[in-house]
Amino acid sequence: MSTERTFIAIKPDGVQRGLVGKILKRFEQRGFKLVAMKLCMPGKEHLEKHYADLFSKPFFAGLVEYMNSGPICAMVWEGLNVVKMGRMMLGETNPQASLPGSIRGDYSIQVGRNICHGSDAVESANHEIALWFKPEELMSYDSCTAKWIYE
Ligand code: DAT
Ligand code: MG
Repeated sequence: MSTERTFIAIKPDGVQRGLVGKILKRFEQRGFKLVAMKLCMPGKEHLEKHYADLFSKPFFAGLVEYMNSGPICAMVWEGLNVVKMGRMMLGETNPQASLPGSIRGDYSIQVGRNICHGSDAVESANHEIALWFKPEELMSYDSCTAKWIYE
């Protein structure tokens, strides 16, 4: 069985709006395994690294300022195809294009306040997990429900 992992973050607007529990619940109830979680404000430099590929975009400064405006709930989730599934659960980058039923489609309106982040590929997931978490913060344990979720 694949042990693919993804980095999911609830952005400062999601935390402020009291959506942490609701977003967590969706990943739990889908059957994914929580490997790490922390509330943090990692600072501007760290957030610039996280979004380094968007450095040249006109919205980059505003994006970093928004991400630095309050606590972020950073998480690592594990499971079969979790990177792609996580992106589907989040919805489109622009909430205007996100279907109802997705997190962004249910809880947000504007691209600059889209409440959550999810890695877009296995490679970027591994990179982001290493940026946000120390190895000892990633829990290694057997899920007692795994045999009822996977065949
Ligand atoms: P995603 O978060 O879906 O992976 P992305 O990596 O292209 O999307 O962009 C990162 C974040 O930057 C996105 O969640 C919100 C912000 N962003 C993207 N495009 C934007 C735009 N055109 N205007 C303002 N903010 C934008
Ligand atoms: Mg992205």
